[in-house]
Order: sequence, then structure tokens, then C-alpha cells
Amino acid sequence: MYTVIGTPMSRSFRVLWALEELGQPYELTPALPQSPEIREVNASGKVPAMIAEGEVITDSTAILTYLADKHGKLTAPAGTMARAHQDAMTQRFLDELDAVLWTAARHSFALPKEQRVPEVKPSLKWEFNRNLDQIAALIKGPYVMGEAFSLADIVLTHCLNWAYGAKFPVENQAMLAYGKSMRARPAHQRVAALIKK
Ligand SMILES: N[C@@H](CCC(=O)N[C@@H](CS)C(=O)NCC(=O)O)C(=O)O
Repeated sequence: MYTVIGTPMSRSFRVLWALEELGQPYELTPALPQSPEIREVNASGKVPAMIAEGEVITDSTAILTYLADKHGKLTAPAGTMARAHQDAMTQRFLDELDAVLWTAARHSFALPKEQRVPEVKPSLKWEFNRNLDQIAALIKGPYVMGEAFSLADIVLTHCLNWAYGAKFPVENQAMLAYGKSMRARPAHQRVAALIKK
């Protein structure tokens, strides 16, 4: 049994989605960032964290990679060229989408008020869409890596969902259609239902 610490309204969504895809049982502690519950296991106060084999793992991508390798699903095998390409795509989503969204979040609510520069947001929205168009051109579908759903799809779809929540207008039609098909997955819907509860 895994224990996930972090509200589903955060990057914890990625971990919960992976666990649902894998059919693995888990307990959820829906802790907010910087809450005592997360600080107890992760001094940075960042969510998500997951407890597995009696140890704490932090960082959503590290947790996804651990789960995928451990259960032999949602990933190409380690040490293969397919895995190198999958890792490169995942890192690209983190650099070019997640980081842009997170910068917008910092300048909206996460930084102390006097450190926020709200004027940066139009530039970030432009950058996000430029990056997304470049990424979309690489994806032949139906999944990021072609014929197999992988953790790269979880990271990309979560960034698309996050963009929607952050009011980043996404105009790329291929990405809109891709996001719709990923959100139709039963595992995604089970986690989305946790947010609506
Ligand atoms: N790279 C980390 C980022 C974790 C992160 O920044 N989480 C946010 C919520 S989605 C958080 O807890 N922020 C609180 C803070 O930075 O103080 C991951 O993917 O898990």
C-alpha cells in the first residue's frame, strides 16, 4: 500500500493518476503545500511526497518513474533508446511547460506579495503557447511516445489541465484534442472525481 501526501489540486494529481492506471492501492493524505503534514516528511514543504517501502520519495516525476519501473508499466524499460527518448520528452515538458506555469503561479500567489511581478504573465502565456506548438509538432499520437500510454502523457496532460485552471488560453487544436482524449481515461476521471468531492 502506498501513501500519497498532497492535495489532488496539485502535482500530486500525477501520482494519483499513475497509481490508478497501475491499479495499485493507496491512501491519500490531501495535505496542502507547506502544511504540517507535508513538512513532517518533506522539509521543503512541497507536494507531492509518497511513502513506499517505509521511505519517503519526493518530486512527482521521481515518484512516477519509481512506480513505472517497479510495476513495469507506463514506461519504456530503463537502459533502452525508447526510454532515453521518453525521458527527454518528459524533461522537456518540465522545462518548457511546467516551469512556465510554475513561474506564473509564483507571481500570482506563491511568492511574498512584494516579490511578485504580475506584468510577467502575458509574456509567460505567450511562451507557453509557443513551446506547446513546438511540442505538438513532435507528437504523432495517439500518445506522446506513439502507440503506448506512458508517464510522459501524465505529465503533459497535467500541464494542459493546469494551464486551463491558470487561465492560460491554449489554442493548439491538436493539443486540445489530445487533452480531451487523455481526460476521458477512466483512471484520470477517478482522480478528477476526488477534486470535485
Ligand atoms: N518538481 C516538484 C515541484 C513540487 C512543487 O513545487 N509543488 C507545489 C505544489 S504543485 C508546492 O508544493 N509548492 C509549495 C512551495 O513551493 O512552497 C514536483 O514535481 O513534485
